[in-house]
Amino acid sequence: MILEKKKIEEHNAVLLEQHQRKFNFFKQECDTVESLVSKLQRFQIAIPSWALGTGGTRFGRFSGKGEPATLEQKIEDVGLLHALNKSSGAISLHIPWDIPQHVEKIKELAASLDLQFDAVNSNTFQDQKGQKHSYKYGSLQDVNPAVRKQAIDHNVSVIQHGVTLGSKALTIWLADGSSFPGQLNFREAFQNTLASLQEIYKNLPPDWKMFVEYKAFEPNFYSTTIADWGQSLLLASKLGPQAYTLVDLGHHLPNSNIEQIVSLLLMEGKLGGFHFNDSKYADDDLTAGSIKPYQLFLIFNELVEGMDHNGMDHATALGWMIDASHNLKDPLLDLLQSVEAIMIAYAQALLVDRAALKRAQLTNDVVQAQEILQHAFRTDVRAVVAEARLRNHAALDPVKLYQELEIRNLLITERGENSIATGL
Ligand SMILES: [Mn+2]
Repeated sequence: MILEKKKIEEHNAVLLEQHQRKFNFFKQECDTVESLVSKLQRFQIAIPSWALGTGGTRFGRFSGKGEPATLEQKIEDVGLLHALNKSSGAISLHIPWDIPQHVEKIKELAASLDLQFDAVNSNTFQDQKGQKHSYKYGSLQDVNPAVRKQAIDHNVSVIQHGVTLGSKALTIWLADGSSFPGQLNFREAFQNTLASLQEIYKNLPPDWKMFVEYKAFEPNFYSTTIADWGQSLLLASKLGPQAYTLVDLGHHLPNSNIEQIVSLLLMEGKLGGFHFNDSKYADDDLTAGSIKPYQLFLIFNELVEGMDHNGMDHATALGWMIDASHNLKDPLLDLLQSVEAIMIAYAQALLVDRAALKRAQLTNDVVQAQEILQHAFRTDVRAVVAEARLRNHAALDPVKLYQELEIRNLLITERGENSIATGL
């Protein structure tokens, strides 16, 4: 379904006076407000095609209703999100779940909804129908060269699909590892992975990036072959200038200092992409900012500091994407909440008084350093995020409008109760 502009205008008209009061109050305290708003207006977070349906756990899946059953419907769902917040202007596809059948039509549809195609993602963590060799014991690391070849060929075909759509990056996340001591020779598994990645890298168009994603554990529970940022950085460095590390917030051991990881990857020029989610225990894939909003702010604080230090464009230099799974909430509402949390953390990070923080650091003024960061974090920036939406002709309150218009019910009417999205 397409959201009519009129509905957004009517919604904004009702909320406008209250919004202006809040925004004017914010403006009085912030002399960089215009630069803040324009940065927020440009910032876009890609939506993954697999997050539009209900996610499951290993214990079951409780289907939602009116899920997008086709790639076209998935693109339409992201178009809805983007119409509501104008901050979700890209979709990230998972191959083979979302192989486009009619490329030109798909491109036209995306363009009509003001959407770009973000990084394409390969999938060698499950077997596909008719596949000759199994990935049960790994893909790019496998001891059998024929398995590795099959996984390499799959990644090359993902690049080819991406090229037809206008994507500019390939994200590789591997489930490869081992679940029992002795199962793997760590060195050989790593070397096989590197050699396989080198084959894939040769097929990257010159204006493409390769994102090497890491994850501490799961589905393997003893070792993961690309388990942390050190292993990813090692691979990305050996591969060459088009390869980068991708940080997924849920892919660390508990209590890892992700903001420090981000800072050092930026220092090395090797941070390429970002997957947002939140977690309490492991890779819980919960709504961004729902559990640890201060950590999300501290990560954005390092992102802004490091990108500014390198002269990088916040909106385009890195790949920003949500990677979450929704097993309780309406996925579209959950994604709206995630995008909002990300925009808030970004806005707060932009508010940090960098010069004052530098002075505090150079004089070892620990108290003042904490005051500066917490002042930014405790500032209510919701009105400035809403102002950016208003200027982009999006909704002042996307969640409220989605609920008022009963969009899920409209989607159920359009698609039926039992429509199920492909994916996890
Ligand atoms: Mn991820």
